[in-house]
Amino acid sequence: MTAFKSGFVALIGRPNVGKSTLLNYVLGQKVAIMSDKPQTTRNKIRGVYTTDTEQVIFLDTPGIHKPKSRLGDWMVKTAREALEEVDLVLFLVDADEGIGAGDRYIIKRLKEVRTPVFLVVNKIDRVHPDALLPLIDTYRKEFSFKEVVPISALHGNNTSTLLQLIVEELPEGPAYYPSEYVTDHPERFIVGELIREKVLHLTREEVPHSVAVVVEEMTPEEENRIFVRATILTERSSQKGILIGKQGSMLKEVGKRARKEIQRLLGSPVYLDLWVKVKRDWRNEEYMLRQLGYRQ
Ligand code: GDP
Ligand code: K
Ligand code: MG
Repeated sequence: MTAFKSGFVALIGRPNVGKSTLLNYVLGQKVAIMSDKPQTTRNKIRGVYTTDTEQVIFLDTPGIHKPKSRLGDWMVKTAREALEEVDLVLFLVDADEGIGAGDRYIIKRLKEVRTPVFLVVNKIDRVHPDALLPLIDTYRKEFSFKEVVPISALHGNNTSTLLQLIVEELPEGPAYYPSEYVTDHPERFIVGELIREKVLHLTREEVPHSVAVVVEEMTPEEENRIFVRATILTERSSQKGILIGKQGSMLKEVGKRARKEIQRLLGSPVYLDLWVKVKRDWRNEEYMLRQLGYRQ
């Protein structure tokens, strides 16, 4: 019998390359929300993949980018720390886009650490196979990758090969978490994230980035039902208006979509009591950031 292997793997890449999608696919459940908006993932999310022979702990990091607010500052710091703590870095890029300034910025950061790096070329379902090799060559000129793995995180193409290569890279080690453990985020946090995801999907422009969700109450009720009260915080009253919508139509739609997924997560019927409040400048307030889980 071979020894048990375990280790930590950081997912790094520009916003929207599919880091959260890959994590959710590998884990077979939604632990990170996904959308086509940058900065969808604000925290370091830990996802644990366990089999009889290995345990891989994935860190889905917020993107590395130049900080603009205090929240942005913290996100960059979190991402950099993650690079140094881990056994392996997966650098995800979009097969459908050329190498950009964002990718070069990340490569510069990767050169500062000694951790081995795999280049994971995602979204291959979107490109002709002929386009893949030139793109990979461009990346190979910039950095010496341990492996290059083309995948589609959305459809699961080649993800098992990727997993196999990851495990080969990991040292022998113990299981750090019990086998049934999938994520370090409490249900309450994921519930808030699922609501935020629906806001990201349904709104545009400045609204998505100015939104945070606080889950104030999760109370079991009769017939296995769970009462969830949550508040969507926004920075301006004009945004509050958009989020509520004509006769409450937007808030109703957000609630309807979020409730469906929260029910799936909790495995119980859910009554979702959703509110919108204006909390100016929450992104720069220490207290709020801590309350929302963006600070440890
Ligand atoms: P992140 O910001 O890197 O975490 O990216 P997300 O996981 O949130 O994904 C961003 C967008 O890309 C979402 O709309 C995903 O559905 C989409 N996406 C992710 N992986 C793939 C893929 O393999 N193929 C295609 N076509 N779309 C993908
Ligand atoms: K995203
Ligand atoms: Mg993400």
